[in-house]
Amino acid sequence: MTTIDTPVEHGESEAQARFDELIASDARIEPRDWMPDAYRRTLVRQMSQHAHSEIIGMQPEANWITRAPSLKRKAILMAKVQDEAGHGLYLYSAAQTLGITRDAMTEQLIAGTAKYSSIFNYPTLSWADMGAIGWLVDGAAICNQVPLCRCSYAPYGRAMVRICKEESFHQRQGFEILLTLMRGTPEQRQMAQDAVDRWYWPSLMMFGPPDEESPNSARSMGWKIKRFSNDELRQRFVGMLVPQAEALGVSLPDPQLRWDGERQAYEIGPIDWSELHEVIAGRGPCNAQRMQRRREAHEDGAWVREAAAAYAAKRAEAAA
Ligand code: BYC
Repeated sequence: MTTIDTPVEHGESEAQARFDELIASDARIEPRDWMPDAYRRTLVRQMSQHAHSEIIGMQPEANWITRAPSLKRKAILMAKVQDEAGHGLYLYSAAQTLGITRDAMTEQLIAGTAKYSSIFNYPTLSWADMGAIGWLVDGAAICNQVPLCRCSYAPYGRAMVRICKEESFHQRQGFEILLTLMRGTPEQRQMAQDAVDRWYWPSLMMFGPPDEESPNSARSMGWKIKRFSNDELRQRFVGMLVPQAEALGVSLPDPQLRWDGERQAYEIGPIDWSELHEVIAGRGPCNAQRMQRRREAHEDGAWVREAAAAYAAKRAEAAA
C-alpha cells in the first residue's frame, strides 16, 4: 500500500503500523481506534457532504408532494422524502463519531462553505421528474453507495447498509413511475422521455470528475474508503441503465453510446465537465434557491432547537 500517510516527524509509529495493518487486512476502523488526521479529515469531508446531499436532496422532490397525481403517489413520495431526512441523520450521527458536531457541519452548509451533490441543483419541471430522479439519481446513488457499505470506517459502512436498502426501494418506485407513464398517452410518454433527457447527463456527473482529475480518489481508495474509482462506477451505472431503458422503452440521450465488445463495456459519449464545474462552483440552475430554502428552514426551526435544548437542560437538572 503506497497511499497511507506516514507521520513525518516521528517516523513509523506503532499506532500507524496498527492502522495500516487493519486497512491491509480489510478490517474495520472504529471511532476508538487511532487513525491518521488526514484519514479523519477525508471522512469528515465525504460523510458531511453526503449528509448535506440527503438533506438538500429533499427539496426537488418535496416540490412535488402537493402535486402528485394521486393520494397513493403522494403518500409514497412523502415517505421517500422522509427516508432522505433519515439518511441525513444517520450520516450526521456517523460523522459525529469522528469528533465534529452536527452544529458545526450544519454551520458549514448554511455558510455555503460545504459541498453537496451537484445533482440537487437542477429543477424538477414535471411529475415525470419524480420517476427520473428515482430511476437515475437513486440508481446512481446505489451504484456509488453499495461499495461504501464496505468502507474501512465502520460507522460509515454500517450507516450505508441501511441506506442502500431504502435507496433500492426508491429506485424501483422511480422506475415504476416511468413505466406507468410509458404505458400511458403519447403526451405522458413524451413527458417521461423529456425527464430522462434532462436527468441523464447530470446523473452521470454525480460520480464526480474523471479519474485523472479526481484529486481525492487515489488516497481514498488506498484507505479503502472508496472501493472503485469515479469512472469505474460511472461505467458500471451505464451498463446497468441500458437494459432498463430498453425495458422502459425510453432512449438514453447519448448518440455515441455503443457496446465495445473488446472492452466488454459501453463506450460513453463525451461528458460536458464544464457543467459539473459550474454547478459545484455554485452556479447551477438552482444552487441559490436550494441554499436560500435551507437557510430559511434553519431559521424557522430555531424555536424547535431552543425548546429541545431547554427540555434537555430541565431533565438534566431533574436527574442531578
Ligand atoms: N457534486 O476528488 P473527487 C442521494 C467534489 S444523495 C458535488 O473525485 P471524492 C439522494 C468533491 O467533493 C447522494 N461535488 O472527490 C438524496 C471534491 O471536492 P472537495 C450523494 C462533487 O470525494 C436525495 C472535488 O469535487 N452521494 O443519494 O473522492 C434524493 C473533487 O472530486 C461531485 C454521496 O455523497 C458532485 N457530483 O469523490 C435522491 C456519496 N463530485 O471535497 C438521492 C458519497 C465531486 O475536495 N460521496 N465533487 O472540496 C462520494 O462517493 C464521493 O465524495 C464522490 C466524489 C464520488 C461524490
